[in-house]
Amino acid sequence: MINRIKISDLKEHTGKEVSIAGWVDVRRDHGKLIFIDLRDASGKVQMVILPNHAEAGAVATKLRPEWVIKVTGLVNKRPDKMISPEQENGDIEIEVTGIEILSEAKELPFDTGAELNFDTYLDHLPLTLRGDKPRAIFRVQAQIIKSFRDFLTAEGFTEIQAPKLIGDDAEGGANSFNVEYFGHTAHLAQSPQLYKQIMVGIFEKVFAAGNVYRAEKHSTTRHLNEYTSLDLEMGFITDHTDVMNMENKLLAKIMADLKINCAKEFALLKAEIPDVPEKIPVMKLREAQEIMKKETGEDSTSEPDLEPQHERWLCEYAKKKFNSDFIFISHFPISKRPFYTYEDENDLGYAKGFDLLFRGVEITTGAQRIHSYDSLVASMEKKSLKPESFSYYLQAFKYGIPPHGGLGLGLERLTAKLLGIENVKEATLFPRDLNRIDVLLSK
Ligand code: AMO
Repeated sequence: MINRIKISDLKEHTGKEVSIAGWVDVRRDHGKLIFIDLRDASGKVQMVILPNHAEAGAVATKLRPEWVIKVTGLVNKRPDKMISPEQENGDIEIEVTGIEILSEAKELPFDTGAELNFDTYLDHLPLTLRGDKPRAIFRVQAQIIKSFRDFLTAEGFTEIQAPKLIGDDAEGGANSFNVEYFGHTAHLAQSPQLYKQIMVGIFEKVFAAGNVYRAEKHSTTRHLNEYTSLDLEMGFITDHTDVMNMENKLLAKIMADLKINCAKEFALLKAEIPDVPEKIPVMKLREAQEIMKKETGEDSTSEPDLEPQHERWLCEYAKKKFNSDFIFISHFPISKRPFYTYEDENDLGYAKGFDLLFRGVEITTGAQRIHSYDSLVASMEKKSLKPESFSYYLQAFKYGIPPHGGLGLGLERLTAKLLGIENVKEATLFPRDLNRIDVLLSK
């Protein structure tokens, strides 16, 4: 490895000579002085090349944005009148003694820091992701996944890797991508649903964080064709409320970790980390629809699901009424839920399941699952699915599985809503949509 220290650690070395390495952010020539802002993954620092370091000065005049260099220099405290408290490392400056060029960069297609239209941003992700804002977004996202793993591992869950190439799909064939598979048709998984349920038979409590695929022809700010699903599945539950309570605790842990580890990123993105209530409010779909009818006059009581504007309204309501950024909506009609969903014996026709809404959008679906083999087969038949197509999965039920339930949480939607990002694609490193896999498909 190249011997260097991180830019974020520079202050500890004030008064000493160090080596650092990174990308040229900007170069400013001020007569005989050359200033360069250097950036590495940990931060930025201002460097100055004084006229008495002629060799370094000669190299510095060649440097352009995004050139990769290694620098030796002295970490100096800035004179009082040069300190910029609002700037990162605003109280120090590197007095450069030597520069080594590690990699050159061609001329950039636009100025760094320029406001770009979203398509231009997407066309140049290998470059645009280097900006402060995307870096902050994806640091937060990495922390969310880490907290998800840490929390569930501590709760006794085991992480599993679910296959992405599958035979028949649990979430309904219409939205699945077909893949040519040695003369057969396979599908890209829309969720790890069947496998996480099977694995309850082995580990009792499991989780998975992986990519899933939806061939939805939607072009909205909330839909992706490939997204990251944070899934959990737990055995020996009493009902779906055990799953909701687990999600409540999970979200509290994620937010607590973000407060500790990502305060800088939230400040940069001007976003606020929500408080997670001790108990996230919950209401049945029918109650929610009645409230909306009473308060807004819009009658959606005969609809089996929530429209985006209902989700937004209910979130505003939850904020006003319960001071909560989150609200669970439970008991959707069983006829509209997937075949594996458990019907509430005390509220026939409705599912022991829920959606979680956060800042105007659904981020989770979860439920208790049918665990009796015969009921599961009957449920498939009712939905015109062929139990033979699921015989592999059905073994788990044939040979005994405890009452269980789980949920799927959309990582990008959670990230976007947490950070006040309009379009979920901006919370996806390399988004796939109707028109784009990295480059526009029409090109
Ligand atoms: P569902 O299909 O509701 O449930 O998906 C769960 C969560 O995944 C996210 N999500 C999406 N995010 C971006 N783009 C999409 N096209 C997209 N579709 C869904 C949402 C959603 O709440 N197997 C069940 C989960 C379970 O019951 O365990 C399932 O996949 O945040």
